[in-house]
Amino acid sequence: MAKLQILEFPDERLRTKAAPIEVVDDALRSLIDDMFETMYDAPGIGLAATQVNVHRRLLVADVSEDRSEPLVLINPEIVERDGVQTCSEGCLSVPTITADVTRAERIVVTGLDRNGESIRVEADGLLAVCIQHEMDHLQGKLFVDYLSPLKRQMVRKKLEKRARLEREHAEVRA
Ligand code: GNR
Ligand code: NI
Repeated sequence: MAKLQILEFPDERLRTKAAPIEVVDDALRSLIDDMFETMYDAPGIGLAATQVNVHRRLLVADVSEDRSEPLVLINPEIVERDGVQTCSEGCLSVPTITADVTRAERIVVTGLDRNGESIRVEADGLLAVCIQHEMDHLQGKLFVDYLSPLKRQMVRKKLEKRARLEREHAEVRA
């Protein structure tokens, strides 16, 4: 297992649209294991393949308190959606930023599990938010895209400044 590097906004690779997965094999299961390790270590409640620079339709999630309910979704499709909920969201690819986003309250998602078997997941509350957030990543979309252009520009400036300071600190230590 290996921890993977997470791309950060405004990295253009986060804008890549993921392609469907055609075979569920050991190489894919190894990527899934690495994504769980990366997500649990971060720590986060979900991770899309896009965030680790793999542009395939794959996401992992675990919204349980004790990290005991790993969910894998390959080629996820939302087949039902109901209601609305607004949640304060964060993203491992947009560190230190949170913002309210309104999404469906309940969804039904179909896809494949890690063995390539068809699954159907009914989700509400935080799991529904998480799956919708991860599926946005697979389309190249980030939660900050729901903000006004002015707010998104503020987020961009803040993260660019943070990246610049991190680079400078690295130089001082070198
Ligand atoms: O860890 C995460 N927490 C979170 C909180 C509220 C709404 C969505 C999320 S997903 C995020 C992990 C992540 O960036 N997944 O893409
Ligand atoms: Ni995210």
